[in-house]
Amino acid sequence: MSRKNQTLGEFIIENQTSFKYSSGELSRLINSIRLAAKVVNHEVNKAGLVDIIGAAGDTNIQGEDQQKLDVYANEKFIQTLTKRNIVCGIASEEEDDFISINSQDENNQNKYIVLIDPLDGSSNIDVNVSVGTIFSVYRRVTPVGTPVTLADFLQKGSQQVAAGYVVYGTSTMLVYTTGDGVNGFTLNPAIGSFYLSHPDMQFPEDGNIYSVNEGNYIHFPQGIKNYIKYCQQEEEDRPYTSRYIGSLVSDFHRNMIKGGIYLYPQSSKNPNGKLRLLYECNPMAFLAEQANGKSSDGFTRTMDVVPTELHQRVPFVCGSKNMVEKCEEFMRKAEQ
Ligand code: P6P
Repeated sequence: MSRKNQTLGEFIIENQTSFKYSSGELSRLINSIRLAAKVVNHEVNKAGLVDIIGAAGDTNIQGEDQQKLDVYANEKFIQTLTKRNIVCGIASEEEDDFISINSQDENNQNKYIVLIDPLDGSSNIDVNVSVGTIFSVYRRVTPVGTPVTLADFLQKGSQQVAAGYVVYGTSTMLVYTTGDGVNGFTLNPAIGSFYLSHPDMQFPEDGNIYSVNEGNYIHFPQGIKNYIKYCQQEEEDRPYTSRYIGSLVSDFHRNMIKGGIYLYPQSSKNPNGKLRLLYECNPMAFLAEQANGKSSDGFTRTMDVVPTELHQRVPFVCGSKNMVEKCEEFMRKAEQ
C-alpha cells in the first residue's frame, strides 16, 4: 500500500515485509542509493558553475581537484554501497571489471550485487540537459562468503530483484521497483528528503511519442525504417510526436508518464546497438514490465537475453506495450 507524500524511508519500511527476500538488506541498499543520489544531485545541480568551480581536471574554488561528474558519480555510488557493507560486488559503466567487496572476509554474508550506470547522458551536462543514474540489483549465485565471480553479474534480467533510476531534471526523482510495481519519489531539496509523488507508475498501453535518433535513419535495419515511417504517416492517431532528449532516463520517464516508445536499434554503425544490456537495458526493461510496458531487442524480450560479457550492448525497444508490439511486427515482417 502506498500513500502520496510518504517519505522514501517510510515507504521502504512499510513495504519491506512485502518483499519476498525481506531481510532488511535490500532496504538498506535502496537507502544507500538514496544517499548517493542526493550527493550526486548536489554536484550535478552546480555543474553550470563550472567556470567558477573549475572544470574536470582543474581545481575548484576551494582548491580541490574538480572531477568529471561521471567519475564523481561513480565514486560516490561505489563508496556509499561499499561503506555501508551491503553488497558483495559492484559493476559500473565506469569500471572495466567488476569490483569484489570485502572478498577476503569470509564473514561477508552480503548476498546482493549491484550494476550501475552512474551518470547516463553525462555529455548533456555541458548543455544543461537532464541526466540520470541507472541501477540494477541481483542476488549473487555463487556461495556467500566467497569472492564474487563474473557469473554473479552475467545473470538474465529476469533474475533482477530490484532496479531503478535517478533523473536529475527540473526536479530530482528516484523511481524504482522491487518486483511489486513502480513508484516515483521526488526530492525536496530544501530538506533533502524524497517524497512519494508518483505511486504505482504505469505505461499507458498506447502512446503517440516516439524517441529515436533519426540522424541514424539510413543505418537502421529495414524493419525499424518501416516502423518510423508508420509513426510519421497521416493516418488514425498518427503522425506521432518525435521527442528525443538524448538522455535515456529522461526519454523513458516522459514516455512512462505520457505513453511512448524509445528505440536504440542496431545499425551499420552500431551492429549491437549502443546501450549496455546489464546496467541500462535490463533495469529499464524491469521497470517497463513492472509498469505494464514492454521491452525487447525487436525480437527477443530484453530480460530473456543471456548475457555473455559485462559491457555487452544490445538493440533496445522499450515503452508502451502496443507500440513495442507494433514495432516488433514491422521487424518480423521485414525479416520474412
Ligand atoms: P545518441 C547517453 O549517452 C545514452 O547512453 C542514452 O542516455 C541516450 O538515449 C543515448 O545514449 C543517446 O545516444 O547516439 O543518440 O547520441
